[in-house]
Amino acid sequence: MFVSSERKRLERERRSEGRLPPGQSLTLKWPVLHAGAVPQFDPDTWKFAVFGLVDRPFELTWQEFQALPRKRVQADFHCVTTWSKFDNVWEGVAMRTIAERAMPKPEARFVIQHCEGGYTTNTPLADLLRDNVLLADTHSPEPLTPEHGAPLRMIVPHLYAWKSSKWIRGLEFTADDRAGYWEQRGYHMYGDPVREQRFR
Ligand SMILES: Nc1nc2c(c(=O)[nH]1)N[C@H]1C(S)=C(S)[C@@H](COP(=O)(O)O)O[C@H]1N2
Ligand SMILES: [Mo]
Repeated sequence: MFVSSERKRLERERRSEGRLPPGQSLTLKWPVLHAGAVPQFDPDTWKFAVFGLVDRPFELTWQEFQALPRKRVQADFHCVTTWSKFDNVWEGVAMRTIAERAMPKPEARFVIQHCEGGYTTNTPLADLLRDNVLLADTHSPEPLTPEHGAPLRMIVPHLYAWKSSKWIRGLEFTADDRAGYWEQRGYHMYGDPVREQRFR
């Protein structure tokens, strides 16, 4: 009873601030949503690969990834199934840090996120270079749990959450936009929650 009225109060507040996208409702919980099984993380064999249309493709071990400069981002999270979770504090490595090291070629305009288990999703490169796009290993104050993407997930706050890959293992820079897992099944190629770009 208390929780439900508190939820509604917060939802009205976010709506009045213009932060609740159309068709979304506020959740105080953190639902777990994905296709397939939660993968096992082995820090000794884990690698992160950056490849495709870049001047300097590279791979990082988990230890090397941990040594990169860290960043903290506070952001909202909107799932296409209509829940929105507000004011998450994520910590990890800025996507921009990865891109600067890889040096994308001029013709690289899109990025495919590749995950453990075969999940993929596509995004314009320019969107991933925004200030608050993060490769996150922490949902502050706790490290990510396996079901929420440990050891590492992408966070793209301004797009629907299916663009925020869990268990990410690689980034492929491409010239053309290639549909990922959900995009091949009818989800929008871009996925802006403000414009309700759920399906195409
Ligand atoms: N690898 C992978 N990442 C994924 C998904 C998935 O199925 N596989 N589902 C996406 C979807 S649809 C959502 S809503 C969010 C959910 O993240 P959460 O389970 O941490 O809430 O993860 C996204 N990332
Ligand atoms: Mo989702």
